[in-house]
Amino acid sequence: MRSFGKRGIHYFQRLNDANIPSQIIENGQNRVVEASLTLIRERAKLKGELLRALGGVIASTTLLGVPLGHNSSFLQGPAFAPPRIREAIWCDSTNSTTEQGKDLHDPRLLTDVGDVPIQELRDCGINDEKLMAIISDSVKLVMEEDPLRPLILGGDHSISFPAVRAVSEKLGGPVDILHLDAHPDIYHSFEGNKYSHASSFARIMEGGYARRLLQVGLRSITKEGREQGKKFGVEQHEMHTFSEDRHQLENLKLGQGVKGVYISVDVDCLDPAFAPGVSHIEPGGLSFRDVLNILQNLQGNVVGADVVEFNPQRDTVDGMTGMVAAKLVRELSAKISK
Ligand SMILES: [Mn+2]
Repeated sequence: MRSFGKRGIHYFQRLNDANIPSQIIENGQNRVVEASLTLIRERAKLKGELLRALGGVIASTTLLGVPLGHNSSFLQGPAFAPPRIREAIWCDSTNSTTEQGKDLHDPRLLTDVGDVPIQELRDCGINDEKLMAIISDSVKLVMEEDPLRPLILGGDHSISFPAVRAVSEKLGGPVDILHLDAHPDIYHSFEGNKYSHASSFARIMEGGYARRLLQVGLRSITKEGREQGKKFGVEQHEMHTFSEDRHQLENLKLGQGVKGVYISVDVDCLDPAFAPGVSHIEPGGLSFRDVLNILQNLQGNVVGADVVEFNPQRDTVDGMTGMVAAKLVRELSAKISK
């Protein structure tokens, strides 16, 4: 699996070694990037026009898939998650209403602009810095079309950095972030990769894209994770004190005085009993109802969200974690849309 993510890059390194003029490659890459953004731009435009014609919509959740897994330090399966999550959202085993009675088939609640073609871009030798910029641009294209709001389907957790950067830049200031995860993902860099899925929140805090960062569900945190947390003023809620913190976390009020709230849900915030299909099995986590209580009771204007780190290659044969990720998306959509 490791070679899968790096294949395109290696191919282009060989071309560089063969003295192919870099301008030829760069021009071609730019055309592929433009083509990739065009489909997202036009789909977002169409959905925006549709919703504005319907009228009366303040915010409408729009799915944007980012099938990227190569910044994971372990397994790359999250690259295959977005289509599995969509399949589970619309699966006939359950009806199309959210817990509080909103209908997912109503375009005012949920639309979709498809995936950023990550593997195709990497196949053309696009490096990570450019890839992160393309993800940010894609998120901004969604936000360009009022009343669309992005809900990003990961992908490993590295995608939260370009997503939050885009939301903050587009809105013109920092947001508050609610981050549910077993891990703080705040290493300065991990195995030499500053875009690692274990470093996304270091990049976010350095960039000044968040005023408050609340991390909930933590139970695999090193000395560096705690030190980095302190350095950036992160509010780290660890699982061993969850019973004391529960009341506070189930009654959060965020985003006042900033541009709104961004919610990042790593599926491994859940105990593996609820969600075994993740790369990093970490016992002692939140129950699904704990997570829903936190999300459903949260007061704040949610301007963007992501659901990341679902790994279909580790899921049960009946796709249990896919359904869990899908329900997170369904309930987040109900939270965002209004
Ligand atoms: Mn995690």
